[in-house]
Amino acid sequence: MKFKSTAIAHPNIAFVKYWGKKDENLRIPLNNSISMNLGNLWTKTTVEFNDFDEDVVTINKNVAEGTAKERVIKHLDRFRNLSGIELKAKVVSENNFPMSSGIASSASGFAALTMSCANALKLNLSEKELSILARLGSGSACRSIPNGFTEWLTGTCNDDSYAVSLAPAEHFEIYDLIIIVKKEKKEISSTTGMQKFNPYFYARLAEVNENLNFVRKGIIERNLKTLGTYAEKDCISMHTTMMNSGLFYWEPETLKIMKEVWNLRKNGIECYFTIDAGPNVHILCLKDNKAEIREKIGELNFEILESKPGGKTMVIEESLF
Ligand code: 2P0
Repeated sequence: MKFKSTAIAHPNIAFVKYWGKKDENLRIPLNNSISMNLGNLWTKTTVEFNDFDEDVVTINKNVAEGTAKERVIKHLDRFRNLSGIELKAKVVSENNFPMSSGIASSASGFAALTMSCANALKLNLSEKELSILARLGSGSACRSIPNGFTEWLTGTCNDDSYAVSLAPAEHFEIYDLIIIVKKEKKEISSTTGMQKFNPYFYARLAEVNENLNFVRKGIIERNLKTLGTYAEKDCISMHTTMMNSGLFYWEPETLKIMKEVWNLRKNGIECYFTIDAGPNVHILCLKDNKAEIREKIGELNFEILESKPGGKTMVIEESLF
């Protein structure tokens, strides 16, 4: 008997960031976080449980080894435990954005893997249950399960830490211009980096609720100024917290683009930045300002990826093998 299915998921960009865990194993975060799925970017994953000799994982045409493979196998084990089967699996995953682009693929990767496994094994899980399972693979993956703009509710234990949709993708047409500063893989992963606890975490926790409230309000009211102002504030809050642990993800070009964003704003072109655990800058803007921002940043000679809001993680008919 074979169990096979394919799913598509989008990576997400956090407006209020997840940095730090209350529980490492269960990936329970210190604070709620809010993000937007990136509709133009995707991961597609096909999984088949069958009479195979071993689990084989292929990501972007390369056979995965080491930690990457172990993390996927651990996730497959969660599904084998849930369904009571012992069959090995073949997993093939493709991204339409290069792994080296600095865009985190673990969120879309574990969201797509979760959905394809659940559907292959006919587990009939709710969105909440899918989000919980995706979280165990990679924290931010739980936010890629629901549609559009999503909030990950911290919770207190495995069963109440998951993401919900605040608004669907078509609710608010904002654009994320991703300015690629550096393509290399970062030296310190987020998982490792966020374990380096320091006193700035307390300062961050004292301000994060305000950031959450305003970003949520900005999304609901379709107000980029409210959303962007607090997303920028939260980005700086997370990065100063990181810096206090000795983690400097910014490059000189990162700061150059941040200043260009402030310049553009001074000149009446509305845009805001946010930055993940890396040097690349995400510029948030409305459709009307997109061309002008691209032109200005283009003058600085950076590669730019573009995305609008994306939908939820879904099963698709297409199969990768
Ligand atoms: C976020 N990041 O909220 C933040 C902003 C990076 C900076 O979620 O250990 O790969 O697998 O739960 O999800 C990246 O962390 O970490 C992340 P794990 P994950 O998007």
